[in-house]
Amino acid sequence: MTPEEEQRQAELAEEAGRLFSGRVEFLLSAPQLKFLPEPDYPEIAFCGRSNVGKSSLLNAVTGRRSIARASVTPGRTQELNFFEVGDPTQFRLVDMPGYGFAKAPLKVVEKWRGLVRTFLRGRAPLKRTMVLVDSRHGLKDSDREMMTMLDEAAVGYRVVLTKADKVKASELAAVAAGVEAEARKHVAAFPDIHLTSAEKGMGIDALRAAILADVRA
Ligand SMILES: Nc1nc2c(ncn2[C@@H]2O[C@H](COP(=O)(O)OP(=O)(O)OP(=O)(O)O)[C@@H](O)[C@H]2O)c(=O)[nH]1
Ligand SMILES: [Mg+2]
Repeated sequence: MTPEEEQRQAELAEEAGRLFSGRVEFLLSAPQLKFLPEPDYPEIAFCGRSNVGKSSLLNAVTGRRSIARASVTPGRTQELNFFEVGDPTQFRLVDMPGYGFAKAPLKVVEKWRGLVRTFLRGRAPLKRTMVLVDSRHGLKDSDREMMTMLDEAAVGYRVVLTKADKVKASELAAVAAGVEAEARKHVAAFPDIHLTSAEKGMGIDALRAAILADVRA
């Protein structure tokens, strides 16, 4: 990074910190597309396999303990949940149901899948999608399928490794290198990935700054 870029990055991180420590409010929960809010503000969506830590990461980013409902039971988040950031509102975060394994009937899982895919493909104010991947597992076929769908829909996304506290540093570096190499082959993916732990606060400031940069992109 040039000194100018570094300066810009530091300013963005500071502004993001201020924004997220201010107003963050749950707006609504949409179980079907017809219940989506008006497309009035830029949106950033969190998607990923069931139990990867989407709701926990949203809580960490907003610095709220439980604004998004997290749970040990895969399949906790069943609707598209919208949160507003800023006073006045500057953008919205969207917590989504997981894909892949879920402790729910197949029919219900198919319904979520349809909801998530249709939203990601067609949502006009969607500025970026965060594709969350568990540090312990790396990319699974369901992640690859999601990434390819986003490539085809030309929806830009960042790959974010979660639960980094659960693996040893050496293992984390190896998984990150593999995931990054694969991300670079996807046209709509950012070439650099994020390493995070909602539990330990790792990578959260950088992710906040990235979200703000994406909102303004
Ligand atoms: N150690 C550790 N555990 C985490 C972290 N993030 C999430 N978890 C745990 O992982 C489990 C699932 O977290 P959620 O945030 O509910 O995951 P989700 O992706 O929203 O799950 P669904 O809504 O069911 O798709 C919970 O038991 C969390 O406490 C993390 O950074 N570190
Ligand atoms: Mg969830």
